[in-house]
Amino acid sequence: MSLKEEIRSFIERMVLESERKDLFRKPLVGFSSADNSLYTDLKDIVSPDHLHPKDILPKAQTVVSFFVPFSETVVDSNKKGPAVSYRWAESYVEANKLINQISADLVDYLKKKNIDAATIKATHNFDEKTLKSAWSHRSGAYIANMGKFGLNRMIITRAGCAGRFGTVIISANIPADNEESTEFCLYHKNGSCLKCMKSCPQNALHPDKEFDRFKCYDLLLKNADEFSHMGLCDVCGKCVVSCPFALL
Ligand code: B12
Repeated sequence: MSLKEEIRSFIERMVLESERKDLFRKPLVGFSSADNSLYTDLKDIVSPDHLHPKDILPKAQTVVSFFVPFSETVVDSNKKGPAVSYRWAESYVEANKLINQISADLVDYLKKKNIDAATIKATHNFDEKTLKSAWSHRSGAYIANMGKFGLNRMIITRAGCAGRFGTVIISANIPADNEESTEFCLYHKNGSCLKCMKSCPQNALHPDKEFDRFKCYDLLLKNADEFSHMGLCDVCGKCVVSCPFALL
């Protein structure tokens, strides 16, 4: 088995055999070269503080991105009205835990093969003032051709956009996935749909304006109060579940 296949099946196994496998579906795994020039461009696109893979792991050669899609039950549970479903909140907490666990276990697994690896937390690694992170998981996923950005700002993959991403940066060279991903977003295709924009309780999404992350975050923090018994649970996801390509 090639290292690429080994890593893919390692991640698939961890999701499909996880304690809360009822919340998830089969993950997607993508590979990009740490030398892809888009990683340098992210300093202009996201912020000057955005890290290059080599800032995180000096010997970085490959960036492994993975997507853990939510189950149909999770997605359907959050479709009604502006209130966030218990299931959505629960899947947020469980997905973050699982992604952090997969990343840590993969780093250990690769170390035993003399491959250096480093990882980044699933979330809560952003600057509270700018609401930007020094590592954008979805930009890594985009560079690995796992999907394209929808109007809802989610990466829409071939498994949909309802789910969460993780990243592990490694010192081994694995051929990148160069096949261009499909454009699913109907707004980007032909100007139609706009379901994500209409479903946003904060009017934070607009086709011609930058996403208003501060308006969005205000609501996420209100919702977090409701689910405080689960830990920090800043969620909403209406722009995700309203997308015709939430599940694929
Ligand atoms: C800060 C943050 C937020 C902020 C700001 C979000 C924002 N859109 O900027 C707040 C708190 C508001 C928020 C809200 C939500 N978040 Co949030 N958040 C993050 C976090 C920690 C960092 C993202 C960041 O730095 N944003 C700054 C912007 C500039 O970067 P970016 O959004 O990642 O990528 C943009 C650019 O790269 C840009 N871009 C433009 N041109 C180009 C060209 C190229 C070549 C490239 C590569 C990129 C690119 O497009 C992207 C989208 O606008 C990430 C985890 C992580 N570390 O990546 C999760 C993350 C983005 N959040 C996520 C989710 C799911 C949510 C919510 C749905 C809440 C929920 N869980 O219920 C909402 C959705 C809001 C939305 N529509 O974007 C997921 C997205 C998963 C997906 N399927 O895509 C992430 C990736 C967490 C994870 N581990 O999966 N979030």
